[in-house]
Amino acid sequence: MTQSKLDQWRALAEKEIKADLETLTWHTPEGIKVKPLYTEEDVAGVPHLGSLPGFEPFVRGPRATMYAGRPWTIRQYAGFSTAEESNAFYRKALAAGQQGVSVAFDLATHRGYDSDHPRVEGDVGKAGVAIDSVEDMKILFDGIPLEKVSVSMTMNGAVIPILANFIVAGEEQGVPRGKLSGTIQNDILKEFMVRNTYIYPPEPSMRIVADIIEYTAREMPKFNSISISGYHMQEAGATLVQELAFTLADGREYVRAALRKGLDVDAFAGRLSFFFAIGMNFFMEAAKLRAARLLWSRVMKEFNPKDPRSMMLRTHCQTSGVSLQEQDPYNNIVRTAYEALAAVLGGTQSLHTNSFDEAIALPTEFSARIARNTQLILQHETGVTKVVDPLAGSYYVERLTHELAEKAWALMEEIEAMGGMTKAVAEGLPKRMIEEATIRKQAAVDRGETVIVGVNKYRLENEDEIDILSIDNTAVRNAQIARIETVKRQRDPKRLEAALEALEKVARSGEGNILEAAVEASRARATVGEISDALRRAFREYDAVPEVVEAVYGAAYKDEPEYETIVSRLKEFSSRIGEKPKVMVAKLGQDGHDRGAKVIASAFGDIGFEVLAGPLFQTPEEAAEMAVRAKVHVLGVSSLAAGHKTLVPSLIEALKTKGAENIIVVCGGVIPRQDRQFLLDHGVAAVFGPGSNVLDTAHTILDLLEGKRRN
Ligand code: 2CP
Repeated sequence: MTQSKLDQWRALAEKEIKADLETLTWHTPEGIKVKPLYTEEDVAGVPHLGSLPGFEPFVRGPRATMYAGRPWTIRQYAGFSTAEESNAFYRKALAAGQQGVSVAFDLATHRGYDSDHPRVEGDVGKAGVAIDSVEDMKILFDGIPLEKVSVSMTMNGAVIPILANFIVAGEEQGVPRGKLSGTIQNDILKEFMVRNTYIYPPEPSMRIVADIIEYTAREMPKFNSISISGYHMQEAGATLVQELAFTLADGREYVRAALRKGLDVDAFAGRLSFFFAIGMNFFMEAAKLRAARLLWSRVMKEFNPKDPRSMMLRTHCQTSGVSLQEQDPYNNIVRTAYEALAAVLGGTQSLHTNSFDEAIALPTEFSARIARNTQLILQHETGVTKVVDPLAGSYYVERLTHELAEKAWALMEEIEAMGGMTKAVAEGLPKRMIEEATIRKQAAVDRGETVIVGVNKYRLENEDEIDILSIDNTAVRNAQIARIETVKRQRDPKRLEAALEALEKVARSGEGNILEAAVEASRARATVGEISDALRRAFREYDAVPEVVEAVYGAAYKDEPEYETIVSRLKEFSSRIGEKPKVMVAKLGQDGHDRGAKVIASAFGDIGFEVLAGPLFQTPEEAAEMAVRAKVHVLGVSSLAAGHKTLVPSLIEALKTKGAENIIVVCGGVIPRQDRQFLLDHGVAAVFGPGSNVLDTAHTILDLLEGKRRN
């Protein structure tokens, strides 16, 4: 295109909008300037153009024919309550068109506790299925042929007992481990950054990852040893550049850990897989997957592989959970469909589409059907599978692919300069960057700069209630406890003891393979908790100290009147009572989703409250004790894993026992409308659901402190 033609367009465009063209430039959170027009000038010199699918650098896809040869796998992530219930759900879903299984475990299992452990009272069977031993695992896959259906398991903390149980369940179903296909998440670095279902400190955790890569490379050639995940980073608020850079930097770290075990790169690299989130920035998300493949082949070249498969990035994607809204929830069906299309245009290998009610509760059979059908319709009715990488050649998408790749690479270089991702994680850099990004995003939503239909614009006056799935946590827990007792009664104690001792020895000595030793313990019917305890004895537990980011939320508001109003109202109140009101933000049970808690703690600190961030995984008793000692005025519980109906009443009881009824208890997070009255009846003063505006929340808390509001 000649310059004069472009100049003519610019002139015409500015005449049309009666303003400088710069006003139409969109500054994305990634720091990318998206212009209103892209032309061939924007792709001049972009090096990846002209490549083909199935060939390095794989921008256009890891397979030559992509979906024309075989569509992506429809793999819905699910699991709840008991193994029996989840098994019935999987079987029905597979009969209705789902193509692979993806298991969600409950948080007790994630953190390596059996269902009878006192710390997990509110967590059993809630946000996933409860698995305590191989007996549960066998029920989970009963009637599902493990030599045919590939199974993905989202497990990181208790990855050793879970993978061991899966291997033994296969064995006892008549499927040798060499024939098992599937994926284990096994990505611990991002747990320390965002997801928080770690158990052991980083160093032994990295050994576990490497041992699993070693074992699966040797024994399970069809099994993907890891699912290196950016998903949770985006969920926690990361920009797409951060998601790309940190995920690929994690991948590089795992490759190094495996090489340190003496493995040949081609023996395992082809079985590393990835997992990304797909949010609402449509073209940028598709470009992100293309950029991810480009960068991964660049990373892997450093290790001199001979097999091209070692350089291919294959990925699962999930539509974005944080993009789902509680308000006007049917809009979520539309959001998910657009996100699914972006994932497919970006060339994902496997996809989970969220159910529209997931911002509120676990999916019902109805909402799960719509989510699955969103993919089936995409595969069968739209024609998108017929052509490989249909966005290739788009000036905009190619430019975005290039810019994302370059920006992510620069961030990866920064991490390299720090000594790699394990060091960067230990120093808290990625976590801090993600937290700052999420606080900025929240401020943009609160200020209405980022529009969310039905939330901060076009909000309905009256919202209809929707049916939600509620789990009777006590019944599940009792059923699990009964089965644990049976397993313990029927096993051979000598065999068990020997297996657990051997496992602990392998862990302590650094010699041998931890997974191999755990498989024997699983055969001997050691429970998930017992295997985890053996490793706890060898490795100890990891304790994170919560940090609160300062001056990011407030800075986004600068001197705006609505922000000034709450700040001066709080100042005035503080001088009246002679101190800043003290708010503790608590996370109870095994729920490690702390994005909301972090945002509130940080924003409230900027507004002028004195904020105390409680550590993760407190029991109600521990949180009450901490609140009383610190003499807080308000105790805010952030609940995202459905434990609130058990844990919050216990917390209020604990406060009463300590004579601290005066502490105002409020709740926020994923709390269905149906549960609000229950919480208010149990003494909660206010409930803030998803989509709550932070400044409104602060005003309500001040109302409560001033005694103006009583629910
Ligand atoms: C694929 N194949 C083909 C073609 N495409 N063959 C011929 N022509 C083609 N065009 C072959 C592949 O090589 C493979 O065989 C087989 O078909 C399956 O294809 P795939 O692409 O490997 O798909 P997949 O088996 O579904 O595996 C996809 C992934 C895997 C991404 C590699 O790791 C996976 O399924 N991940 C899912 C992770 C997951 O469910 N995560 C849930 C997160 P071979 O294998 O023989 O080569 S839960 C999230 C929540 C939020 C949480 O974390 O908390």
